[in-house]
Amino acid sequence: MGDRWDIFCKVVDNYGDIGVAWRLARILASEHELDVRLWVDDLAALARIWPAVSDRLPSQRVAGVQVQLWSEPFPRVDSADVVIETFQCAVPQTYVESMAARPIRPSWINLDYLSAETWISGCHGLPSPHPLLPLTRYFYFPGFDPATGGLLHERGLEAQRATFLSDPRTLERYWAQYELALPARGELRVNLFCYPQAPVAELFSHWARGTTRITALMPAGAAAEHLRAALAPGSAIDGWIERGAARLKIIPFCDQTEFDRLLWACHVNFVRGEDSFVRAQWARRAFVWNIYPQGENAHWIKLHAFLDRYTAGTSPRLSGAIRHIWRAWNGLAAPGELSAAWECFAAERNALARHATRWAEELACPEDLAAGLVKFCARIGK
Ligand code: TRH
Repeated sequence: MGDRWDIFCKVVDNYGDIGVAWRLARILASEHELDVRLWVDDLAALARIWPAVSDRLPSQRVAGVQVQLWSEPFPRVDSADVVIETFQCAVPQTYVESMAARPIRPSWINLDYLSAETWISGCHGLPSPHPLLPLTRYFYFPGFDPATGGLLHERGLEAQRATFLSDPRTLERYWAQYELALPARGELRVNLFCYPQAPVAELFSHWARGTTRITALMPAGAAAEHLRAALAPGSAIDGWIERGAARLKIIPFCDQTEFDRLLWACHVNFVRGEDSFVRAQWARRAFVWNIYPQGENAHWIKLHAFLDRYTAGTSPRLSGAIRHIWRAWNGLAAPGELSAAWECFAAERNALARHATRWAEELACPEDLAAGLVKFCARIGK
């Protein structure tokens, strides 16, 4: 297997597709010293999560990765030694032909979406021969058990997190960017990254009526706009929304590295989709997942598959606290149940944090998804 890798990414919506592709590209380039080219059809989406990328340059080198705009018609280029198609995005036909014309065929991978469902381990690594050309594509599934492709995880991530959290001056500077001091005793800092369907206004109103001081930071986007329209129409985008015991600020998107710091710094993280969901697990904090909604509520199966793994072996009390709020947050509970769900969750905060640490320790293995992929491609490329 050679050192040239091409990763293809089509942005379906939001930032998860490019979020995963970009993280993988960066890890392959920095930790495995590979020559990585990332083809993406929406540079603006990448620039949102990595502002060093320009949405005007069709070809640029950033963070050790060659970023290329995937435009149509696709240019005639030599195919790489390894070709990663993310989320079945369909590599351009002319490129596939160039793969078939190589004397040594490239290793061709479809990197699929993450799911905790048990069938994933049976399909991970399966070959799919091309119907016409002498090429085989392999399915690569991220997942939560050793029979899957695992999860993306940078080397040294825990050490970075520990260093960040152990230095009060760093933390002071961190919070100061949002005009905040270090959290007061008893105060909860919450990150609210979710889809517009999540009942944020209901939760915020509940916090407002409570006695715990809650400070929420909400990344800008459709959900934040809905909330502002509901609670404080016409207010300044970067102002605080304050009600009773709760206050909330809409914050600009930051880059992926800085987003990790937000997850580490907050006591509770509301996350969504795929990549922020995984990062919340590495952050070792209590978290609530807003799963990406799919037709016919297919996502509820995925939600429960993860809940089954995540709560396995926990006490009925802890498991109940997690399940209750996750279900309410994803539209699976009766109206009005969210307040009670939050109270149970908040009451278990310390146990949840301990559980989150145990979970992250169990999940982290010496070989992350990128390292496993490098080995897998070397094997199939022989
Ligand atoms: O943005 P998402 O909802 O993305 C997706 C896509 O919708 C995709 O089509 C869908 O299939 C998938 O979810 C399941 O959520 P996600 O996956 O968490 O991606 C967000 C990315 O944005 C992640 O890489 C973290 C990054 N991010 C930043 O870098 N800075 C920020 O300030 C924020 C809020 C996020």
